[in-house]
Amino acid sequence: MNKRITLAIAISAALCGALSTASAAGMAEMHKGHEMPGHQMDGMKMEHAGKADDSSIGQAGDAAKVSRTFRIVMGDDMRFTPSTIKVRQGETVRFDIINQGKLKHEMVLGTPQELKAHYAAMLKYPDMEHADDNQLTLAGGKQGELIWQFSRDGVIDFACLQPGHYDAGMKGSVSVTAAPAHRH
Ligand SMILES: [Cu+2]
Repeated sequence: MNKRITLAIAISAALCGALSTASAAGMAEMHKGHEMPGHQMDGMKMEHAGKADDSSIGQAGDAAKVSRTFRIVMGDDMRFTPSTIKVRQGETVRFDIINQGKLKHEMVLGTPQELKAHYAAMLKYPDMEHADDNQLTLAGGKQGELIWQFSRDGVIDFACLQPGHYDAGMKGSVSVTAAPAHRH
């Protein structure tokens, strides 16, 4: 009998503890909810700024070192044409990007993880504007360029992160072949 009462008290104490923890967490969550938009936007801007010189995908290229130019067409069919590009490690290329559609499209270079995270942010804040060396957003009918140096070998993705476009398959990849070993 005594044992049972003790147990009941212990349980209610535990429950009570759990509840107050939960409500404290709930309040923190609410508080966070109020503050999040501004903070998160700042955080994302900083994140964007960091991506431009992310060495895992390369870096902004020097126009004087461009060895080749690739013409990339973006369309309302949610495709990049071509969607696969081959470059050599260390090469600096110019992308002449043409938006032949009526919708806004963009070409953003990144790792798959970066592109996915960025796309999720774009779904939340569709009006979010961004301009960085690794990306170019174009209104319908517009044309522009990106100059990029691919400093590492491997596959680097690119995508249009306008809401719905990435899901519709508006993506492509650049395969970067390793620089041949130096021979004498
Ligand atoms: Cu698009």
